[in-house]
Amino acid sequence: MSLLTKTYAERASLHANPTAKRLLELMDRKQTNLSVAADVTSKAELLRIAEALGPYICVFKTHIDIVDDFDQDLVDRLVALAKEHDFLIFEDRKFADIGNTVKHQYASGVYHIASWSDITNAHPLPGEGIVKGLKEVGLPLGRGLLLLAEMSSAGSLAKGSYTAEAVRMARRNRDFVFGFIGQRRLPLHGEGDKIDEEGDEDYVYMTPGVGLEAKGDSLGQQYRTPRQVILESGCDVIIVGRGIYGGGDIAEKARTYREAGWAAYLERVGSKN
Ligand code: 5BU
Repeated sequence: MSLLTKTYAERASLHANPTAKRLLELMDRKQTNLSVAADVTSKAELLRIAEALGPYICVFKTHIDIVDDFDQDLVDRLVALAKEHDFLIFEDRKFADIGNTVKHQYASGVYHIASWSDITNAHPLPGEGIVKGLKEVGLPLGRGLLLLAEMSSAGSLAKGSYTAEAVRMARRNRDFVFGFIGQRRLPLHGEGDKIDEEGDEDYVYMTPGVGLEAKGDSLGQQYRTPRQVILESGCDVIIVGRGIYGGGDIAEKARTYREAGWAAYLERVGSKN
């Protein structure tokens, strides 16, 4: 059976990474493939969004370095909300340095990201050392990594052979890399790759650049609908920011995105849930 028509629950058992398993299981349990991107600059606002939207989301995505009044209490409270409402935390850090440096950026500094963020992500740009460095810190804690295979913004350089190399890098590090940030489900085999391991090799695709109303912003962001992302492009998690917190009743907006994302998923798997 194609991975595309397997349910999230069926795919959970295909992953060795504990964060991947938890994510797929909780998406199935909560019936949501919605992640909210809370790009706000105050602690109170970030917590308000997590509290209000917790019941509707599978993943709460942060940019923790934009919070003016960051403190340890913020992450303690976020982790408590994640437990209470059953969601994972994803610090969208986009690491991009050599292995030795990212190791410290992940474990130490002001934010101690590895201590509270279930998921983080990295650019494959520096080569495989970046994955190895992050893995040294994250794997013993049961964390998972997404590689940035593509971006949603206009003119992105992450395409073609760069994207294909990202897939190869992930395949060599499946214990830690459980998926991609990308705009579509990617072919596992580039030209010249061996094709003897296809089978049930599964990756989770998390996709930003999702909006039901706007087509983009003035700084190059490009939006597609939940249906385009989940059904037509075969991705798994829709990441929505300003489409939800950009005005109006945020819980109402989150429910709308959640329903749209879930309907597209049910259509894809043939309504087995
Ligand atoms: P928006 O408000 O829905 O446009 O926010 C999108 C979020 O996803 C924001 O936090 C970005 O940093 C993030 N993002 C993205 O928009 N496009 C990408 O390719 C990647 C991340 Br990777």
